[in-house]
Amino acid sequence: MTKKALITGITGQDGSYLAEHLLVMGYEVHGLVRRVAFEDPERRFSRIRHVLQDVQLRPASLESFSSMFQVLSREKFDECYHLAAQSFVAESFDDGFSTFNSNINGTHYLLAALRQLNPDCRFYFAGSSEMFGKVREMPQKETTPFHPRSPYGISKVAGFELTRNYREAYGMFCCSGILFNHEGPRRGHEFVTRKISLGVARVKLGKAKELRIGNLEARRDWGHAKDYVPAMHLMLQQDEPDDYVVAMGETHSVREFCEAAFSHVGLNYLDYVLEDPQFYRPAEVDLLIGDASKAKTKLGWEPTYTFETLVKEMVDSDLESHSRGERS
Ligand code: F7E
Repeated sequence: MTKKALITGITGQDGSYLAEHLLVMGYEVHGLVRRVAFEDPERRFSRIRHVLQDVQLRPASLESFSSMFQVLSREKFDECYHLAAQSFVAESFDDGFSTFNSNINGTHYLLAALRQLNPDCRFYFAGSSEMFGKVREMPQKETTPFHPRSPYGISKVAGFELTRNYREAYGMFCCSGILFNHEGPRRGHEFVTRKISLGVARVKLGKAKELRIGNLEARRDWGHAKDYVPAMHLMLQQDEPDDYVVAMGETHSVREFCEAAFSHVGLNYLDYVLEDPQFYRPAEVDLLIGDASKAKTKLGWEPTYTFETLVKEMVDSDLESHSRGERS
């Protein structure tokens, strides 16, 4: 029997990799997409252009319970991957209200609609290492207490707790992945890794002379998004619903990312990178490092990329598309 999956956020980095992964496994893949995206398909569907023929897109908005209810009342799904969110931490400081609306209410609407219409559907919530924030232990694991440092982090804690509550109160198969930063050539330009790989490409090709970055000392546990989406799928194939940390178990500073990215094209980052306070955050998450032992033992999950191969792939991809004059 062909399994049917619904992905919210299918046009994003993780949604696009997950759609590919599920299609390869023979799933029928459906995606929830904001109506405005259909009006600008060239740009909004750029990450899923190559699979557009194979997926079915449905218009719905995280801000509207009735739009989600309508989609779910027409079709039954075996699995639902809830990836859609306002995911830029810095933006959440500028507009915490809309971040809460999308990330908390949106998750609640989806869970409530599933409970009424499709309670057997297995549900994945995209939790985040930002929930650990001002970290209470090293490395961070499933039992580490949360201390979020931004409206985004707070919204993810609320989504995580909603997911757990639907599991405990209604017996639904609801899981959260606590994913640490995951990157790749499809990453949005506002996130630091992509900003750096694009900056390196521009400098190398003589299109820019400098790269302005905020806090160079922040440390993150960076993996590749392509490695992380199979973990989401594995969580929903277990006998019991549970929550899992997905991480590399290695931490690097933003400075180290700059150093590795510039040196990959034979340049010294110190000649181009300028620290600019306009990119500092009102409250920072200084250091993240995850312990993915549970995912490795119970799910059999293993990453294939390293920090070095991740940086190289991102820089090479931006160099290639910028040499061709494309702006991906
Ligand atoms: O920042 C520092 C910044 O925006 C990483 C999201 O996917 O991962 C992501 O959240 C670090 C921070 O990602 C710049 O202050 C320095 O310490 O790439 P980012 P994030 O905030 O860690 C988690 C797991 C999520 O769930 C989120 O959705 O880099 N940083 N200079 C900078 N950051 C940005 N964006 N731009 C700078 O110029």
